[in-house]
Amino acid sequence: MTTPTAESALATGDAVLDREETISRDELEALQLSRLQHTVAYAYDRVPLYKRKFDEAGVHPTDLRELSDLGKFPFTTKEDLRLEYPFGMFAVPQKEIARIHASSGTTGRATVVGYTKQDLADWAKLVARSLRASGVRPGMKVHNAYGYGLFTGGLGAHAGAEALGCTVIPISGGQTERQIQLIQDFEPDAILATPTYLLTIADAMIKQGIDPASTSLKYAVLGAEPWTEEMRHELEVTMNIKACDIYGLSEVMGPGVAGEAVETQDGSHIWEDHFRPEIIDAFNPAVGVDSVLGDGEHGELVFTSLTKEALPIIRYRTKDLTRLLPGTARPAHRRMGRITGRSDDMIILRGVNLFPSQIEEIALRIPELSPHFQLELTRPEGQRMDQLTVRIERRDAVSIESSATAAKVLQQQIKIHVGSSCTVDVVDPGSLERSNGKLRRIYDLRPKA
Ligand code: DLL
Repeated sequence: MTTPTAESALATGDAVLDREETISRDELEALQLSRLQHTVAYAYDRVPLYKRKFDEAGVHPTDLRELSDLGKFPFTTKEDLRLEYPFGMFAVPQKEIARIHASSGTTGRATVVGYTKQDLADWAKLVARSLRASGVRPGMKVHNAYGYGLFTGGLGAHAGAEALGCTVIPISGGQTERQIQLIQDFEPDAILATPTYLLTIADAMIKQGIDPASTSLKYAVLGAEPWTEEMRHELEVTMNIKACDIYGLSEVMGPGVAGEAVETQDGSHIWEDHFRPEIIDAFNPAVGVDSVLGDGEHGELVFTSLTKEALPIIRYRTKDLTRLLPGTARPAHRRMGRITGRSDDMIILRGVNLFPSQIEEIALRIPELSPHFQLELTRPEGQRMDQLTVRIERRDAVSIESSATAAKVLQQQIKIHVGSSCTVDVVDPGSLERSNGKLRRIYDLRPKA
């Protein structure tokens, strides 16, 4: 493993970095250990769920003597947060909670998270760090199209852009026509949105006769849903921008757990001065120091917070599938590979595992096909086999005949690269539902067991 020299890696032009961005790996790990020891003791003392879980597992905060000892501690899951609804996981009295966010909770209860004033300051600092890594600079105008409200995207990105010293335009998601008007009138330098919503905006511009490559936008910081290198290419070319990734989840903080550097565009750096990541076997998780997978190995990403006050989180299972890679632009902070998908979003089709991002990757290499697609799963009457239909829009100028050929190519490529047989249905441009934020790709119409 080669780590770039500090001089070459940290050549970020005019940006002034946080000290923690430039420290050595050794210094960072020493910081992690002391913060981790504090966090497990703090969680054990203040949150009954952690005391119960640690006691049941026969571990005590004093067992954490080196970083790898973290593997002995039990995992925390979304289900734990649901059972402790609404405030059972909070480690401080309610009057010290400065803000609450929550997940939408499509199944069952919402997951509620809280922040102290210090947590909000740390969060803003890390989002600012992520935006700066992605090319955004103080004084720039930032169009924030992440949804405002209980979702952490809007307010999280907003506070980070303000902390960086930007002029924030808090437009939120939706009302695409209005967004386009304001992009033209206010001339922002950067846009913050989900990748599929940026695609919606670009698409709507083209419909209005506006060239998306002609706007003032130079940078996009995109996250909250999986996206591929092919989608990056699509957006960068269509909009004449540099597009970088930002990652996060509400249970761990919100956006800004990790951010990508514009000079390398090689995956998001996890801000390891605030979060300790681990990779575990997603489908066979075990507790123990030996059950943690090594860097480079694929599995489920697990996080432990190192500085959070209101909601310390120990070994939270994200369900996000990825791997850890050595730091590059920020050498001490490991990167995460692109998220291939979530373990609970994986389609198992006749024994073959499949993620929407695989379809995105393949489809975008076929020039006649657009990035607008849906996956429909059915089980036809009287049959035991599941059926996958990929419904995808052809690009504007493409004829029906050439889209029929493209459909065959897509079907063959999916068979070759994924191993699944499917039906491909190429539909008219504009006929599939557009994203307003996190896009739903999978429509599972199979009868419930
Ligand atoms: O989506 C936080 C966020 C907002 C991140 C804005 C980035 C930008 P949740 O709603 O709790 O929080 O959803 C978290 O979204 O576990 C991943 O499955 C997915 N996700 C977030 N960022 C990325 C990304 C926000 N860059 C869940 N790439 C996570 C892939 C992402 N998936």
